[in-house]
Amino acid sequence: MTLLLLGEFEDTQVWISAIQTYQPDLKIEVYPEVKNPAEIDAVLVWMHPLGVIEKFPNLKVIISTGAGVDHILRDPNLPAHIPIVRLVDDSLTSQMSEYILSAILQFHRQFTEYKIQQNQQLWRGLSPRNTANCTVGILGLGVLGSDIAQKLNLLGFTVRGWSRTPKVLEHINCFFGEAQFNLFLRECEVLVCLLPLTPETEGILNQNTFAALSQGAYLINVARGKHLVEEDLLTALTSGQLSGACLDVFQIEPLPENHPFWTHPQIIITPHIAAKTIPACVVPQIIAAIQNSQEGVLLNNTIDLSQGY
Ligand code: NDP
Ligand code: OXD
Repeated sequence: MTLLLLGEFEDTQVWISAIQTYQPDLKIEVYPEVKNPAEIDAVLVWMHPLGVIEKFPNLKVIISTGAGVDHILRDPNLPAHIPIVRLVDDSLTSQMSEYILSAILQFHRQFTEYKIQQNQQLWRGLSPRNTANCTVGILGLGVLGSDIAQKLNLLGFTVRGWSRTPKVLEHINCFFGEAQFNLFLRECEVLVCLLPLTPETEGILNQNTFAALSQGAYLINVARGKHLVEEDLLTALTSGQLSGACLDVFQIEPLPENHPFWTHPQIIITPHIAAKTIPACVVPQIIAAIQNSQEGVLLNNTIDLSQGY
């Protein structure tokens, strides 16, 4: 069996060692060094060059190196019959929840205001916020959204979530579908985006959404840059409708040098690191997907192409 690493990898050698430690007899090639396209059984991809995947006639599975698959589905020439598998992993889930918790707590405990006061050598306590009165809304109640929802609930926040289909999660007020979107947004003081990027969710973080939140709400976008209408965020920060934002993902990555977000005092920026795949943690599920695809066994964590996630 031959696996091809295809697209952008921070360090292909780390991937190769992790895979070979677990499955020494698996042949690994790294694009564009492909000996014989007919021998490629599986591709492991992140932001691959468009049109390449269809060139492997015996491909049996496409595996994302991350949780999202929009980077694969952007290819208009994908062979429709090949299953696409994404990663679901505890290390990704806990990193994501830690990131969101850090962002919420720095907002909730007014660290930005205290930093400004520190710069002025000002010793002054601000009025504390009551945790139980702070409503956090999570867009997306999938693997990642449901984990952070439950962790926030344990800390005493009031948590609500929104998904495409109905959900039941203990202590979480669950909303679903377009019809309940505005009801969900109302009263949210923090809005966290954990939706997959699909035609339905692109641009969902826009002026209408911000206007429906509590005045001075805080935005956390850890999903995809295209969820956010960037101009609308700047306007909402200027008007005070939003008081700040923590952004890990952007329309263009890396964020361009002159982008206004870089220097905006109310925006915190991180370089798409909210949850980074640790190769050694995810290799077992990658190998299982390759083996099962060879044997025609049902694969875990496959994408429903009709939904786009
Ligand atoms: P899941 O597929 O497990 O969950 C997606 C959730 O979004 C589901 O609850 C789904 O609803 C909901 N959803 C999808 N479409 C709609 C819609 N049109 N309306 C309302 N709800 C919708 O994904 P994960 O939780 O694993 O990951 C979410 C995203 O996080 C990834 O797609 C990726 O883009 C991003 N991500 C970012 C990382 C980073 O480092 N910044 C790292 C990892 C992931 P339902 O439950 O009804 O199907
Ligand atoms: C992912 C990501 O989708 O890193 O896993 O963004």
